[in-house]
Amino acid sequence: MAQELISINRLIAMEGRRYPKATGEFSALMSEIVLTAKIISREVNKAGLIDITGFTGDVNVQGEEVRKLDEYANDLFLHILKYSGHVCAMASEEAEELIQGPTYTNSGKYVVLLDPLDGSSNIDANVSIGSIFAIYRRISPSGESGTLEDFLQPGRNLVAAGYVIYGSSTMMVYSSGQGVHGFTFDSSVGTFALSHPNIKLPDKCGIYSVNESYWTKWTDGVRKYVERCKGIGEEGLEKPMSARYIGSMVADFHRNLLYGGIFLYPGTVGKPQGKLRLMYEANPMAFILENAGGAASNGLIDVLDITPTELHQRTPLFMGNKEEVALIENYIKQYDLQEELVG
Ligand code: AHM
Ligand code: MG
Repeated sequence: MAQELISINRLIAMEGRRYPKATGEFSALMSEIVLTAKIISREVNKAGLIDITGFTGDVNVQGEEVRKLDEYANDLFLHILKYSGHVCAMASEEAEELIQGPTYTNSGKYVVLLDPLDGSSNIDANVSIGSIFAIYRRISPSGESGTLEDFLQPGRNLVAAGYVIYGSSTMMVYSSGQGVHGFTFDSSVGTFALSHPNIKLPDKCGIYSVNESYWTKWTDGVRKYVERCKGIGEEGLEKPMSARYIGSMVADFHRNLLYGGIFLYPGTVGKPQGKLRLMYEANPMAFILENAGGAASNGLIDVLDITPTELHQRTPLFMGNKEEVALIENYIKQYDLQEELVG
């Protein structure tokens, strides 16, 4: 007999029913995010056709400006969410300042943070890319505009977070703190269908993912840990891990979530906070990982415990299996703590 199809909207509604006081506003907000993901997925799938259909310049045959996909994704997310009425403000990796909606949205309960198209430098090579979102309940009083304070909350306060991966198929992975669930997009019916219920990170950590070209710029602790992954030295693993690095964080994260692995983006000489953004990249992934049985750290503390001070702040990031993350923290404590690179 065919398996029952559970759409993402149905699962979110089911989760909402567990809260007698739920108003349906969160489900409605998620529906808007799902709609945006479907549209971006359609555009990403068309990306390869742009050259052969003549859409190469800045202006297409209809006389419309052809925007880069990352700009398109950013504008679409912001436009759809801004007028949804469910968010009082938004922040995006692509926008300097936070974005407030029209006054009728001042009653919106939530704020949303977005990385609209992460890894977008990979688009031309047909490599998987992704959108990341994070949702907080606002702190500022309802009826007023959303404020910076609504965003500068530790990841621990997240209400939900998720990502969409545009890969061999389009998937959305999402958690509202009640497990991590993966949905695969079925374009024939236009629905994200539950395909990976209750994802748990496998116990075995057989993969390490890091851009090793920064080796000379890492701290000793990070180098020693990566040597261990490769099976080098006294502390080296008897059976080395496999190295896998796509350079598209959502894709690297998704593979490691399903197969078990550790992802590293450490600070480097000159860039002690690394590259990835706390609010748009690290926090949502840390929230998902924690709900799947893993962990994420900046090398010293759990990412979810960092109190942000700026919208666009960066953080060193080590995330994956709990034991491995604890081990990295130990290496950093043992070898680097005196160095100013960490922290
Ligand atoms: P982006 O937000 O500009 O797309 O950059 C983030 C991406 C991540 O997807 C990926 O993990 C990282 O940059 C790769 O950086 P690097 O090339 O330094 O390894
Ligand atoms: Mg990004």
